[in-house]
Amino acid sequence: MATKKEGGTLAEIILSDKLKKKKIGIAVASWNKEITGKLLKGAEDLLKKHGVENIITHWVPGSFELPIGAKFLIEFGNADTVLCLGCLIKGETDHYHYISESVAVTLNQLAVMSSKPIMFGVLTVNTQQQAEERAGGIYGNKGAEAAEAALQMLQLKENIIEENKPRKSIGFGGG
Ligand code: DLZ
Repeated sequence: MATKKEGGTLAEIILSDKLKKKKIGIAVASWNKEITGKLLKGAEDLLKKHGVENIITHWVPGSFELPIGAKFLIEFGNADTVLCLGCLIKGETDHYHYISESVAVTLNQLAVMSSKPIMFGVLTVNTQQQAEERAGGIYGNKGAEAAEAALQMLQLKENIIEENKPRKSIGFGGG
C-alpha cells in the first residue's frame, strides 16, 4: 500500500553555501521517457529551490545502464552525489525482476564503495498509471524525493567530516 508523502523533510533547512556548490550528477533512463522526464523535472526543480545550480544530467538507454552511468559521473564527472532516475514497468516476462534487483544492489554497492550518496529514484511499478501517480501525481514525485534524500546525505557527510576534524590546540608551550 503506497503512502502519500506529507511535505518535504528538507523544507525548513537552509543549505550552507558549501553544500549549494556541490556537484550533483543525474543519470536518467530513456526507457519510459514520458515518466522519467517528469522525475527529472521534479529533481531539478527541488535542487534549484534549494539554491543548488551545479547539476550535470546525462541520459542512459534504460534503467539497467543507471549503475554504469552513475559510476561514469563519479569517476570522470567528479560528481559529489548521483541521482539515478528510471521507470521499470512490469511486463509479461521476468526481465523486470532481473533489472530492478541488479540495479538496486549495484547502486547501493557503488554508494558504499565510493562514499558518495547514490540515489535510487527508480519506479518499479505494475502499470503506467502507478508510474504517473509517482511522477508528479497523487503520490508525489519520486525524482524530487531522490534529490531531497541526496541533499540530506550530503549534509550528513559534511556534518560528520566537520565533527571529526582534528582540532588545532592553542598550545601554551612546554612541548
Ligand atoms: C529491455 C527493457 C524492458 C523490457 N523494460 C524496461 C523498463 O521497463 N524500464 C527501463 O528503464 N528499461 C527497460 N528495458 C531496457 C533495459 O533497462 C536496458 O536498457 C536494455 O536491456 C539494454 O541493456
